[in-house]
Amino acid sequence: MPDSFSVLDTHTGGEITRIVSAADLQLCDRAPEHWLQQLRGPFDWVRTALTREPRGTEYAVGAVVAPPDDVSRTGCIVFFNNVGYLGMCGHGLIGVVEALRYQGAILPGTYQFATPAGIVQATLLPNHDVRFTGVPSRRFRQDVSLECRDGRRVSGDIAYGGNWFYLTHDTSVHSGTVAELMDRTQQIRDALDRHQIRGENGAVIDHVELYDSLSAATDQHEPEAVGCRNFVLCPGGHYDRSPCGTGTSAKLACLAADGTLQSGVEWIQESITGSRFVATYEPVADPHEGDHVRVTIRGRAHVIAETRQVFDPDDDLRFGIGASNP
Ligand code: PYC
Repeated sequence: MPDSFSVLDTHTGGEITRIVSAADLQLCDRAPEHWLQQLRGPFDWVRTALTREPRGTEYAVGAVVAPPDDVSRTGCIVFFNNVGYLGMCGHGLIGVVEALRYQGAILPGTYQFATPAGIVQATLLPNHDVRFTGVPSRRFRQDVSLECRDGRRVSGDIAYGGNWFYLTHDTSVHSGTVAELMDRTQQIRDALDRHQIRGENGAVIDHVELYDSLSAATDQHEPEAVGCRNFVLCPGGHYDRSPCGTGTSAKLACLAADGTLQSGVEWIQESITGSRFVATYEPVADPHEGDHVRVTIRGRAHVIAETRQVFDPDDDLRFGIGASNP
């Protein structure tokens, strides 16, 4: 176990990604499934240390990263949060690409990254925007109604965009306080669990997305903007400050299934923080994977800190409050 390692923090539309080099952890091969075994086992302390107090914060997503190699231009990323490991993370991918650019590890161009949810492609543009195409995304069920603890009935879709989402229309994304939106989404999350409503193959639906049309909030400066404002509850009980990349993919899968957005047409996904992603989709008919869409998202991240994290063996809280020792 290293007694210290470097961390680069970025934010994408307000959502932090804390980036750790796989080489610093001596994770040498480039297969996310092997990393997952190690990270869920003897290396889980990296996750708990970076996402719990006193050194971490529960609303950060972390990423263990091997940069693309020169020959295949393919890297490897495993994303994590305060409760476990993510299949994919869109804001995190944009953050990783910006971090690699900042470190001089990549130049503008197109790269692939292996993630637990599959291979994703990311392009670093000359102006430092990042455009990525996520994993196959699809709507799984439509109009699933739920009764919340406060008696409210909601109806929504279940969709996959690299993580599992329950998406429901809710105008309070324009006017609600964060506390109100947290309560609404947490009640939906509880109802999904209470009614044992799952994604494909019993997958837990651990993200809840409220949305309303962008036009309800936009003014005369951008009368043509097509898109929505969203609020996404993440698995560990915080909300995504960014517009959520995998949530954007899930949303476009639903729009494609409804026929309300044509392929190739730009869609703006806006977080309640005001940050935005621009997305398009292409339909794919695949006899093996089934019909799905491939969503391409453009966004921007910024490096905000470079730190060296020190693990003093005399510090009982070095792996985070409540974390067990490895
Ligand atoms: O951007 O996909 C995303 C994401 C998932 C959880 C937090 N952000």
